[in-house]
Amino acid sequence: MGNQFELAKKEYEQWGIDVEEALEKLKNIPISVHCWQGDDIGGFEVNKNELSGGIEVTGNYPGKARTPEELRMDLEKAFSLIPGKHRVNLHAIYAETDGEVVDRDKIEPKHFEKWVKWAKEQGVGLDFNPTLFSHEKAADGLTLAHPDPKIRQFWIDHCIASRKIGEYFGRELGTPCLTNIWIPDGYKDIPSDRLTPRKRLKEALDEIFAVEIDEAYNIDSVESKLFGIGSEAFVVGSHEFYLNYALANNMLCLLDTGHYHPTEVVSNKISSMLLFNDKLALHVSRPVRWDSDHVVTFDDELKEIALEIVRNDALDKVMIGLDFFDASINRVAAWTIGTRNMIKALLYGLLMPNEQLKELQEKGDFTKRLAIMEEFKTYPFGAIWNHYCEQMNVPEKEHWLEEIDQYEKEVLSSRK
Ligand code: RNT
Ligand code: ZN
Repeated sequence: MGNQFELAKKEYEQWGIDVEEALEKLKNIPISVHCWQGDDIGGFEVNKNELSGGIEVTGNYPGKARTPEELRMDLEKAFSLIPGKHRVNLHAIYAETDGEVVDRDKIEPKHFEKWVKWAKEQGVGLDFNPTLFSHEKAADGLTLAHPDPKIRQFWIDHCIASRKIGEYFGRELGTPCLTNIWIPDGYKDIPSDRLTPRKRLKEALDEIFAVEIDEAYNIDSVESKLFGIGSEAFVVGSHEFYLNYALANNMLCLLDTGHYHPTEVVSNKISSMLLFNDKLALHVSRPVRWDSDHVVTFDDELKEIALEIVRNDALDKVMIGLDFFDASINRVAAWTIGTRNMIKALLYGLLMPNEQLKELQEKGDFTKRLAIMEEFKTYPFGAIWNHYCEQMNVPEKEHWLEEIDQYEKEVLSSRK
């Protein structure tokens, strides 16, 4: 094994690529792992509602986490198979209220004390999201853009409460929390007025962000969408809406890879975004024919996203989060596969001769640019990846599956 790594390293070094330095960099890139893959976006509210908001989790693989303890335990298992130190992304519905009914506008930091205690033990940071779906006040498919001011106010209060929870996470854990707002608002059919709901959303956001929250602890982002189930014709918070809102209000725009037209890619947006924004956030997902949120694979677009982050020297500017949910396979494996792939893609990006390729493009030598890019696809990348896993004390290659099998037998299979 060691020998394979040494041989591979030499091949990269011939191009002046410092493999050890790449591995050091990789160790310091946190991926925000979304908790909701573990329980199909169920959450732990006392009066739990059906999943709504035009998103869909399909499959009925046994063993989903039923309690916060089980969810944390499953996350720990996944983290033991994923190299590096990462983050956990929570939604408001993962509050722990001790059996008490606490509506979303009333959630407080204390409802997340157990998550914070656990995050401290694990040495991971936390990110957050208000939950503007799976709730009776979201039943019309409208929240912050709802025509009823009372409903709007409820969701405004929920978002403000969420930012305060984000601030609490950041202060407690010593790493700022990214609090991301995504709303499902839209119409199934052709609207007769697009402006009024957008105006209402803008005003609602202004109220939410008027509340001062320490930026050292909480960073705000807004996530757009193209369409959802039941909002096929129109989504209030479109890409242009949030692109402009974020820029005008000095906050982060979050790009979800499933929220664009089928041939439109996030990799091509990153450089433009970075020219006008200090930071940006991602939800890396995998849309298959629609915003299906399949588990992230090591595909061309994932590699291209990673390459863009590396090439633009933006490892500390792009906050990488994941957003997929598949209930048709082992959920701990889903986390492991998707997160390992994200890390793997970043390593792939770090091991490309990016400087030389840039020069070739500047010189107009597109023959060599294409040729080198293609040849690098079969460089011995796998040997470096395996070495990284070994160095980080997680199973190499497919060996992590053995642990998943055991965990399924010993833990998941007893959950009914
Ligand atoms: C929905 C958005 C959003 C959600 C999560 C659960 O299309 O992508 O980010 O997936 O908040
Ligand atoms: Zn998303």
